[in-house]
Amino acid sequence: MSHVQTAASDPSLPRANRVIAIPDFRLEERLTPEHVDFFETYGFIRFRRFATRDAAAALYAAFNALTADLVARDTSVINGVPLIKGRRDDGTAFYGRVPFVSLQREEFRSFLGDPRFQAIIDDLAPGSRIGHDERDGLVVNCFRNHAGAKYKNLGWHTDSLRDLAYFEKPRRYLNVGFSLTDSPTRVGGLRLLPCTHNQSIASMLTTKTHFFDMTPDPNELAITTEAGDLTLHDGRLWHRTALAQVTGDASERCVMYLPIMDGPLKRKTAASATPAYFHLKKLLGY
Ligand SMILES: O=C(O)CCC(=O)C(=O)O
Ligand SMILES: [Fe+2]
Repeated sequence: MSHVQTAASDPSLPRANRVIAIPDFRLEERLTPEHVDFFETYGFIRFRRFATRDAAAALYAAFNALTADLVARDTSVINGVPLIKGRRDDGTAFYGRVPFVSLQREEFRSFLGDPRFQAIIDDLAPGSRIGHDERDGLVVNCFRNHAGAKYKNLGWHTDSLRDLAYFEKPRRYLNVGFSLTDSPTRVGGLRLLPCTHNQSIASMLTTKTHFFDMTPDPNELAITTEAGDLTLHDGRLWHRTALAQVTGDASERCVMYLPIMDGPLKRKTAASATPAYFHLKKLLGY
């Protein structure tokens, strides 16, 4: 395998990162056959500088303006989906997870109009659509590590299981993440088990205990990113969000996830009820 080569010897990285070098792919207009092969083999891919740092910073600023509005209005639910609120050390409120962001801020809606998002869908999930008002819509996660933060990390899970939570058959489900801020290992971040996307529904349900298990896996790979990078992972792949090694503002990591949908269109509105799945999450403390 040409991708297995000596990788960076950063001691803070998991062992697998010292063996597997994650290529710095670039996405021009379409995915190349090499991109597709990499994604299909490992279940993920990272594209460097999908957008400029300035473009990522502008979106991050728009997100902060949105959260300031949401805090001022004391918003706790959007279209039936609960928001996760926390407090910084200085007492100010922030949100760890905001759904339907592209419905609330034009900057995000137009960013999702980049034709390369449609190219990703055409190449890896043909027939799917960007569901601005479906499920949770465009979600921005802001993981932070301090006493007042509720959304600090996530246990091992597969995103496809969410389909079961919504009483639908688990789909292949493409997860598209865009980094609004830098994500070196010190802020925790995405850890995944490469190649686990080729598993049965049974093993998806039983291999690890969804969301409860936070322990590092000896075979996990850390996906570090910089603001502007894009990562794709298969929804059946086992992954988690690691806790930051630092605390306070320095631990902040903001990443947005696109709603790539197929199947019947189920639009959410202000009248939508909270899905049972979120009550379960609440039990888990998120
Ligand atoms: O931290 C990340 O990038 C992944 C978050 C995640 O897995 C999720 O929200 O389902
Ligand atoms: Fe996930």
